[in-house]
Amino acid sequence: MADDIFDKIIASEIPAYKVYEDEDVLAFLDLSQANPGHTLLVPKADVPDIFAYDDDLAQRVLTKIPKVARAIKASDDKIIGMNILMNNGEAAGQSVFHSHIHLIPRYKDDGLNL
Ligand code: DGP
Repeated sequence: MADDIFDKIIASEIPAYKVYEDEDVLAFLDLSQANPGHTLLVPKADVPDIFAYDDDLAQRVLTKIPKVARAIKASDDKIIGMNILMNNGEAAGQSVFHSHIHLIPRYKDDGLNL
């Protein structure tokens, strides 16, 4: 039984547009697109934030960032950059307490101010 909203997406109990999936992670489009292609990379393990990662989880999750970034970039030739960030804790702006990494594509003159 899935607990939080990202567990439900991982379990396909609620829909999301999937960008990448393997045994350790799922990447899907953020509901609230800061820019087109804004993606969340989420560990399938239900860890709340970076402070809960051990070395093994870090290896299985964080090493996937470049692969997912390349897949997003390859999907749109207008993407010329990407912000990659993670909010950890309410004080840092985290709102879903199942850890996730934001990959936010950047476009020429997009005016996005993160
Ligand atoms: P953060 O503030 O770093 O915890 O970001 C949480 C993000 O999760 C926020 O950008 C919106 C996204 N989000 C919340 N609920 C859903 C959902 O049900 N589906 C999808 N695809 N994204 C969601």
